[in-house]
Amino acid sequence: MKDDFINSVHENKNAFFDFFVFLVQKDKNLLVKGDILDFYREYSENFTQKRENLLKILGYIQEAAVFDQQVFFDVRTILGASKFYVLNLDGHYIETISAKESLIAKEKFVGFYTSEDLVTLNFKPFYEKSPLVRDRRNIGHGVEYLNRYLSSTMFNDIEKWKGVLFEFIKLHKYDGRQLVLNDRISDPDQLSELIDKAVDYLFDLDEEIPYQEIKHKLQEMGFEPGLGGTAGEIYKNLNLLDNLLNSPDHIVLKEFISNIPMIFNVAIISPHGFFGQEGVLGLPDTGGQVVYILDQVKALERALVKTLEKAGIEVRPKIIILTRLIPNAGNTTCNQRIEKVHETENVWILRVPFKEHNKKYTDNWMSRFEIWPYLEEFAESAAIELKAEFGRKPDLVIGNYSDGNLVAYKLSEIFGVTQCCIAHALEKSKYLYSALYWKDMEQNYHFSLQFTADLIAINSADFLITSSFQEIAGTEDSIGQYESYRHFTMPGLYRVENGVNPRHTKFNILSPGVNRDIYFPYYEKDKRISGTIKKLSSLIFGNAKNQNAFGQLEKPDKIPVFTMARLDKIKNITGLVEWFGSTPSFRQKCNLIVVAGKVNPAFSNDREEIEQIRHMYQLIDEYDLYGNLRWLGILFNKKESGEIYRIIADRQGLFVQPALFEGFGLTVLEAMISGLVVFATRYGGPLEIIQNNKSGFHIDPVNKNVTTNVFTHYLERYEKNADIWKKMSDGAIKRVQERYNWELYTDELLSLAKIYGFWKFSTDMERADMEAYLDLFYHTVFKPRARELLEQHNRDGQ
Ligand code: UDP
Ligand code: LCN
Repeated sequence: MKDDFINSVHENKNAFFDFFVFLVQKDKNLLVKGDILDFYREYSENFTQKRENLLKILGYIQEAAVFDQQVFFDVRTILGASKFYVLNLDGHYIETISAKESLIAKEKFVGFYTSEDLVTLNFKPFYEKSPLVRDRRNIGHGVEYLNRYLSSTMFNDIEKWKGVLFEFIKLHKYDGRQLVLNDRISDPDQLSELIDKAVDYLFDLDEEIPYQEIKHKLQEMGFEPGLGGTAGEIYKNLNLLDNLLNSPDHIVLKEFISNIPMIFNVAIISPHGFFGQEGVLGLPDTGGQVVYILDQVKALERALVKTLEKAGIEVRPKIIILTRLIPNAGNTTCNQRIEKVHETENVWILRVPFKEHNKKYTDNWMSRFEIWPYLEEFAESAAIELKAEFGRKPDLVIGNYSDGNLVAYKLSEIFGVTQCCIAHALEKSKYLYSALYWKDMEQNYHFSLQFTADLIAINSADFLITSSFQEIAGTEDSIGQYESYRHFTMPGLYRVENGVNPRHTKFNILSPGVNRDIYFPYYEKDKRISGTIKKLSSLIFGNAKNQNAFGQLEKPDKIPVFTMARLDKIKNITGLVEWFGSTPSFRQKCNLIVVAGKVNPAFSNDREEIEQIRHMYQLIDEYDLYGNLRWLGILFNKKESGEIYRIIADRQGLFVQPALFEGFGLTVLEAMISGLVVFATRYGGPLEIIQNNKSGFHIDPVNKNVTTNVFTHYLERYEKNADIWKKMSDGAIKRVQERYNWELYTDELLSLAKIYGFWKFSTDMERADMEAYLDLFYHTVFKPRARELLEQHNRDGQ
């Protein structure tokens, strides 16, 4: 078989081998792409002529492991897929190896190789009947691809197709009430005849006549509510149905299915952190996911009301956000069982407690890394409570983050409904070698449970929503968050030969928006409240006394550089402080304003937050930042935090998002729409949100020089001509206005839920086999480990 990589190596064989002879003499034996390229730079210093071909080939290598004279490497010449090779320097040859051989080599490398027979997972056979996206440009547009593919196979046998479609339409009921078609229509041919009759009847009517006035006539013909709220709508949908029956096409299919009333009640699952509406953002494990869901549900309710009205159904939709009830919830409302979501008609937060095992854990906030043993019982009690609150089962279950997705897997199994998976941030790609060195990280992070939960939830989900492309399949330089689940090993536990394929049609990119009532451009003065502006300006620039503030701005007129995040290690706020402290040219011109965590470690019970608070103080001291930095450990409400961005923008300030890795990055959107010039990490979502040098800048938080150059270059331009700030600020506002919109998101989300639901019903995509496999995996790997963790908690809680 043709192998472009091997061919390129052969064409440049001497240079390639020569480089590796150089590399194996180095001390580093486990390398990622950046390391290899660094070594290439060192290696090529001896050459006057650059070896461009060699550089290109090396650029495809994602990871390498050196064993004496052998080098194993993963190569990624196309996005979303890797191949594996071994290079033998003694024998002077390179050959392809299987994923399994490569994983075994890595196990041996870390000294945890147990046996070739280690449990090996392979999900590929379960997807044999579903298509894979071929063109990389279609990755993340799964629904369109699936529709086209399945339609073309289904439409070949038109009689079978009619039967499937007919059975599906007949299914719909609400509270025992038949929708769309009734028993008078008994087969697809009769349906066609009656559509003709109804269309004739409707053609002569005024389009605006409400359904109620023609209801009886339509019922006599066999049509029930759900086809439209007016004569015109019903006419349109019956014509679509007629087309679908007789000359089907995938575009009509999407349109018709999207119009059918299938979703009335939605359960949104988000167990960890403090899920509340006020006074929670910035608390440990409580950030963007809460913001995302609270904005999402508001738009989703509007979309549901609109689609049900359009379909002529008088049902009030209900959305429930399911989270954990925390008995000792501090100043939050997280100890209340039920809470209405503001500015909605029928959206609720339902809190279900974890079953009490030991009060130290189950009565208090618990880190998202510790939550695993409690989720199964949580799902079981939540199923009962959800059913009671909805008065029926939900039609759609949406999981959020690894824990929520595992519960969504359980609930969709219990209720037999469509499961949607939203990761927000997969921990796996945040930490280097998090799977390979899982044992070293287990005590703090319990990744053996989290990655197992992820594999189960991702594979069981009917569809997945991601906020960006890179989340699925990465970039030319780095592998995607989901892609990282394709081949990996957790030595001693299991290896995964084929876990998740980014080219699967389950993946859909649907980026979130920002709440435009809270985050809007600084120049929209009439929407801003002067009292809030005054209060916050005095707190930040007037150094107003506050027990939760630290540091004073001696020269408040310097350029304000703002950052805001949970004080989590990965957010790298301390990295930013260190960089700022150690870059005198920057400190001369700018002040740093940090909203993060708490200023007193005694107020925190999160291990990582406490560590970071202490580190902040060390850095402030080491670099003597007392007069140059203002640190606010305050939980601002949304209106206030929205205003902070604008106050900084009024002063032509900057926003920095320095995370070592960021799943998506809502603060980046918020800062951009407020009009700040944003400098954000190139690792994760911000790389895609910001168009470099047009709507902000990419920085490299692990490479101080790169970051310093980006800032220096900007400041030089700004000093020459301050218009650069306005240009970038306008670019940022425009980008968010054009690209990130909750209305588009929710219309599409509903359409996706219906279409995946339709295909699930009408095709046999090996679900039963997959479910049995997942169940086995859950009971043999996840559960025993969860039980072990519970025992650890019980010992610790005594
Ligand atoms: N946030 C806040 N106060 C804080 C820290 C964060 O209000 O002290 C908000 C911030 O405005 C944003 C969200 O929390 O809406 C953080 O979302 P992002 O996606 O940036 O990061 P996450 O915390 O989800 O990793
Ligand atoms: C969690 C994260 O870590 C962020 O990167 C996302 O923006 C947020 O969730 C919302 O999806």
